[in-house]
Amino acid sequence: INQKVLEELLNQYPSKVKRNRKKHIIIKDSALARQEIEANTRTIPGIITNRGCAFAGCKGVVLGPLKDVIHIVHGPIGCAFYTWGARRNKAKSEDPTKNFINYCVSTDMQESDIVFGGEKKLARMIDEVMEIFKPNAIFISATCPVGLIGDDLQAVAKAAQEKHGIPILAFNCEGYKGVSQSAGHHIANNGLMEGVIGQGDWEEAPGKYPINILGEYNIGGDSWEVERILKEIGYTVIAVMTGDGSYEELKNAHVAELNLVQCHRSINYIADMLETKYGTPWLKVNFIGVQATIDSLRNMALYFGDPALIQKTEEVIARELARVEPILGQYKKICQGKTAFCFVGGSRGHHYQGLYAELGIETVLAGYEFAHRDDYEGRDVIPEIKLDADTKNIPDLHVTPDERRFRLKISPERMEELKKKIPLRNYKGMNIEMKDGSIIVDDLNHFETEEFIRLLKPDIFSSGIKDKYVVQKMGIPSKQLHSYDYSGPYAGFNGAVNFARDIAMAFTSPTWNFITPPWK
Ligand code: HCA
Repeated sequence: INQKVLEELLNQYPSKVKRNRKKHIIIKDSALARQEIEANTRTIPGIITNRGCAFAGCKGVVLGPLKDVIHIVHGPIGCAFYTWGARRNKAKSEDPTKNFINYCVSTDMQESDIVFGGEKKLARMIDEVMEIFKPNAIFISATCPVGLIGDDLQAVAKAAQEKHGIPILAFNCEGYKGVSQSAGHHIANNGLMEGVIGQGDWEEAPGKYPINILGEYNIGGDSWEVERILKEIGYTVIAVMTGDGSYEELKNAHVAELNLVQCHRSINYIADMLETKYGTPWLKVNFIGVQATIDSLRNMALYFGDPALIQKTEEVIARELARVEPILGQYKKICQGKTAFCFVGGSRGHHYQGLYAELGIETVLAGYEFAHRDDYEGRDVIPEIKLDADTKNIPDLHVTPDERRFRLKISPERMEELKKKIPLRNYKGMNIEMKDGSIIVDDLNHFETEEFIRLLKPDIFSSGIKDKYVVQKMGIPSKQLHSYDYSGPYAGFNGAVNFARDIAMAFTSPTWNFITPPWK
């Protein structure tokens, strides 16, 4: 597609809408000094977007995976149902009485609660939860209506905490709080930082090379595969935020020597705050795809700089490669030469492109549902991003160095030296890795999905539940990369094999012979 074709596509919009959407779409051209993309702004009413709400981002994405917590959804049952296991974030526990991942707990607000207020009902619900489950903590997430009627969640939580003696945190993540689920991630990050991380009494890590894995939600078991590799190399995983995670682990996350950031968008706030408060740097990693996994492992080893760790890393890489490369080679024969759309959340739209390329599949269009400009253009643009009213709506938590626990984990000189070699405290964004001529779309909508499919005829479409079936009915295999449909893990070495198998299966399924795409 060239600029002229893109212009024709946009001309189908009313002029005001065209002016808006034009800023969210670019054709990658590395000859230009820079290409700015608009992101994290309101979707135009009436446009069919794939975005979720602040509640989905807070309860559904970041908090929900914490397994030893009871998550109360204060609101209508539909909101609770929507975030009940739909993301397929898995969890297992040594103590089965402390794994509540399969439960859906909600105040199920009715019209009378909206009229007379829902605080009493919420307080009763907390009592009931304590009686039945005895969780390590209770988190309450707000939905749109409770914000509109003005229920004071914080007051109910405070009173209940005094009554029951366990941490009870309330999150004001009313769905309308932001332009997408991204606002909810930020709210969840603030709450975890204020009310959970650092509450534990550990002063030291219980093993060598202690790390936290941030922005890894164990969808389809991803985190288990990543932890398998890391533990074998010799790392001590203190906490995963938040896949298969727990309140109990999270409260001691301050003892880690390094924080890994997998999903930059949803967790970079905590990564930054942990550095300010405890002096722990963060490293951008990507465990999707064989090469990305290898690069991440090597960068981690370089950070710790221990020759024995570097050697063990190489041993594990060599062994895993020898095992998975022949299998991937078989699938590559089926996938080679195909093209993909990769439109996912705030990092998978980028991460999966490498794995597709390893299978010989070119990503011709990519984008993010809820990212900010830095996820596209890299963190260097952060100072330029104008704070609009929607962004200011979410308070930035002001943290300061912890008087007792702050310790620089590496010297400023070593930090500078390492930053030249590895993405410490840095993310360069998705755009830099995309080929010239490929299309980058922020907040891809239904109309544009149909138009770009007509123009580019991709062999596979990857995105989420809201658009999957529309696209499949057009005769194009569609792979959910939020929830992985019914599969996974897709991370790490074993995950790459699973993904290759599933994608090859999608191409070879005879189902497609029975569907006629609209343009035929
Ligand atoms: C949401 C949840 C979501 C998107 C799910 C999807 C997620 O906010 O709606 O479109 O498949 O990551 O699970 O963001």
